[in-house]
Amino acid sequence: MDVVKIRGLEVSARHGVNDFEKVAQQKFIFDADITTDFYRAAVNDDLSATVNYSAASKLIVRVATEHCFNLIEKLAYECAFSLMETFNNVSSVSLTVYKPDAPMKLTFSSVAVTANVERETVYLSLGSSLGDKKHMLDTAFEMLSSTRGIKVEKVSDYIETPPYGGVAQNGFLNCAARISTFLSPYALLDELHRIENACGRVRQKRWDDRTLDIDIIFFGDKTINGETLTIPHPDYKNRDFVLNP
Ligand code: PH2
Ligand code: MG
Ligand code: MG
Repeated sequence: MDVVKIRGLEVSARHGVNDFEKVAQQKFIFDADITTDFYRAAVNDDLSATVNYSAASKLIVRVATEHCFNLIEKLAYECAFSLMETFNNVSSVSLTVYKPDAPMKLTFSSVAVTANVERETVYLSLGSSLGDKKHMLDTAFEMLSSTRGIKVEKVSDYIETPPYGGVAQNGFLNCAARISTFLSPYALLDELHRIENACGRVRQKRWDDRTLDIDIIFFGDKTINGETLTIPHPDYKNRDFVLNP
């Protein structure tokens, strides 16, 4: 991939946990690595086919001056997210915020944080076996679409399936969806849990009937073996209600 780089962008702004930092401006310096494919821009010598570094720099300045955050971590993520939202031809952003005059009575050249954000294609499996099942799936897509960092790209038909696994008793309505997201796997998992909970999900017995279940099947080509998240989904190959849609 190609990279558009911004180095040493200086902004006077008000970020910090101390009260005086929220009043008096201090210097923040930004570096950004913006990954995009600019081959066509190069071949055609065409600005519209790449990321305009001037527009990207102005966006960073706007985010930095229009807000007053406690943490440079928050500032870095807000800048990275805004770049991802504004430039849909960007596949990843690595954004560093330096705070050279941070209020420490020590000798140092700077403190800094780096936010790394990348866009991935994710496949979800959704299911409902309690309540108004179609309404649950429709609501799930409305909530996914209005979640920052998630774009619903394609949704399969909703299919009726028999309960699988020997615990659930009711028939399911299932579907699959392809989304694009710049959330991390665990950040996406948190959002899916929030949506399940908003749809009345009660967690009792594993595999039991549920108002709404949203599982991550694939997350780009990542492999994750965590305590709360396994990717690819460990049982997807055995599930017609995942494979068919
Ligand atoms: N989900 C389960 C258990 N069994 N059966 C069907 N047909 N559809 C599901 O979505 C489903 C299931 C646990 O997630
Ligand atoms: Mg499931
Ligand atoms: Mg689940």
